[in-house]
Amino acid sequence: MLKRLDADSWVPGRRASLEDVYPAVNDIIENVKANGDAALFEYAKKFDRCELDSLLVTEDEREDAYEDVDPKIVEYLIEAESRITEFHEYQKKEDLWLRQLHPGITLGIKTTPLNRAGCYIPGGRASYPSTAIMTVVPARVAGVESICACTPPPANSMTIAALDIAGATEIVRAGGAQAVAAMALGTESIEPVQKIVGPGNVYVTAAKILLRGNAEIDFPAGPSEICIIADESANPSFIAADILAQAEHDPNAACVLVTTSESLADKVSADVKMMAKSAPRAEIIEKALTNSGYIPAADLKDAVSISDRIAPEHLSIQVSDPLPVLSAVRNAGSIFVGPYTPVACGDYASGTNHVLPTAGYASVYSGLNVSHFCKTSTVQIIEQEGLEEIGDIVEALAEAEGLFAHSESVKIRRK
Ligand code: HSO
Ligand code: ZN
Repeated sequence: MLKRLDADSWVPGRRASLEDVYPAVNDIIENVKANGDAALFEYAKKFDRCELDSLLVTEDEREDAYEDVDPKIVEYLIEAESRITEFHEYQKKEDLWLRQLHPGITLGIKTTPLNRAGCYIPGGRASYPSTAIMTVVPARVAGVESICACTPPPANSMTIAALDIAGATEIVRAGGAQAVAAMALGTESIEPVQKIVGPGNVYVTAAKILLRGNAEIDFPAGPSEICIIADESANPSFIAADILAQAEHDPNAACVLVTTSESLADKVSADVKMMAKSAPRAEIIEKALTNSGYIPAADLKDAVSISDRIAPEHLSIQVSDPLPVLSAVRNAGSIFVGPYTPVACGDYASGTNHVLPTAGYASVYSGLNVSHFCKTSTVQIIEQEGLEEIGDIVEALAEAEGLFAHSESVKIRRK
């Protein structure tokens, strides 16, 4: 059932070519630029089959959304939000860090949140209130004052409630490339944002990339992935369950087991086969399993090197001594250690963020976090004593570059 895979063909196979959708996305961007809100109403009708009266969700609609949702779910969304907030608070940097590194020379870093951020929460097959919390919380914890959240119309009540709990200052019924264009360029009712974060389909991703000159982005994020590093001590049913959990996301999701034990691979494969049959989303799972498989590893060092070449969105470590493996790993969006750490916990409630780079991008990008919503300014405070210490260096190097006014700006202070 689980076929043998090759680590080196993983990343190229996972990168969707955006070229095909650029022309359509460009048309959408041009339409939003020219027609603003009217273009959003038009696309809501065309793509989402929704005749909207208004784009923005009102305060009353926010309150009504809670009435529509099972109270237990509201309670759990609140609990999840507070756990996610708690972990993200630890990611905050001091507003101003200053240190005297040499006599009379104090250097520092000043951290400032962005003023306005945009969060994209997908709809359709992947309509997840959990993603509403995951995108908005890091922005709010960073101190971003104005957080605009877009989700495709009609926008379900659970997502609206989750956005409200997380602290979105605006909720807009707009989806796809048109929502990204509206946030990046602004319309009559949406002020432009400085940065757009959140997962989406190829149209959303293409729009984020094309509009980077207007709004910064987090990273490209595509269909979900899991890589499991396991040895003979691992529980095959737990691994099979994690594989199915990832596979049920999307027909293009992918799962790979990297193992030092052929017999474990056989057991996992048998369990996956059996469990997939009765799974509620069996059709999606079957398709995703065609992109999935296992890779034998000579030892755990080899397993880590294979996993690093894949640079998975989620990495699960199921070995008898996991900490050395954890230390050795270099590329992974989020890491789940030990048999009682299913990826699903990080999807909802452990406190980590589930908006993560896929398709090998974990080799260069970090998962969504508070620093995505902050920028830093370096600071220096030089006193006379410090100016004496480095004055000769600055004057001489400036003159060597032919920049005599630079040199003079130091000299005049040393006279
Ligand atoms: N595993 C997905 C996130 C998610 N799972 C949302 C359930 N809901 C990408 O990290
Ligand atoms: Zn998930």
